[in-house]
Amino acid sequence: MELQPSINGEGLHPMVESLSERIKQRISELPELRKLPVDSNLAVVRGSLDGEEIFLFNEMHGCKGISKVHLEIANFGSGLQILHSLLLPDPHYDLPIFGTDLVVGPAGVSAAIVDLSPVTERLSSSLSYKIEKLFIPTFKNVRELPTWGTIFSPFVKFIRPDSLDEESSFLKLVDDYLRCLLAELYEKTPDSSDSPFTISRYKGQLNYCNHQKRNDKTRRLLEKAFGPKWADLYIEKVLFDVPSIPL
Ligand code: BLA
Repeated sequence: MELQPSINGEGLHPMVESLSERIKQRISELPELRKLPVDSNLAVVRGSLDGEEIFLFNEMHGCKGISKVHLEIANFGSGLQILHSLLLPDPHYDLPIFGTDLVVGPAGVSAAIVDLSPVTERLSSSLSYKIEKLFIPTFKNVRELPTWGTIFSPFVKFIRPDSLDEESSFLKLVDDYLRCLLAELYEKTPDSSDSPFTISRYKGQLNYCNHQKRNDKTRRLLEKAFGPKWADLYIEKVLFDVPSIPL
């Protein structure tokens, strides 16, 4: 399936541009990919902040095994850009949540985080085995996770890239994690809706989203740009909406 070309490719930081292209490429390989509707007033959001034009742009898909495939690119002006992507599996499948966030400020990339996060006690052994076989680069500036970050796996990488080389290594790692997720997806068969595994994965997803909602940095930036009411709506409806109950 053809994904939309980048809107406003101009003006995007090269790492935001490259990461979004890479993620789009992997998304296009997902099985039975379909576009999901986003509220028209939330899909592409334009505004202005300190006299500069700002925008948020969302692409939302679903596919076999993954209920929500979200890619967001945001430009808050003054050199502040964000890429956010979340792949929330269908809880019938024994799959982790893929998440990545890239925050670029005027001085360069300040935060780059990627993880395949478990929604039960731990990641499946088949997935851990795949990740352990990857080349996991080391980065000079490893950042400390916030207190709500207990949802992440032992394989989480949260860094401030130190060089173009580190930026490339991070891009490759995101791609590797996505490839692992895709490989897992092809190996798994769904459990039934009333299976205790499905139910506990659903609860784990709720817990993940509730923890993410405690990220004050995301909320503050959205509030500054669009006001508190809108920020809350956007977090609840687009970024970390309550996943649908497995039927
Ligand atoms: C950090 N997220 C941040 C920061 C900002 C945002 C401004 C601080 C950057 C820094 O400390 O250098 C803002 N992130 C946003 C906004 C959106 C967004 C506005 O996605 C969307 C419009 N966040 C995620 C996902 C993960 C994530 C999927 O959305 C992880 C997989 C993590 N972002 C995350 C973490 C931090 C962060 C762990 C650091 C928080 C902290 O240090 O307190």
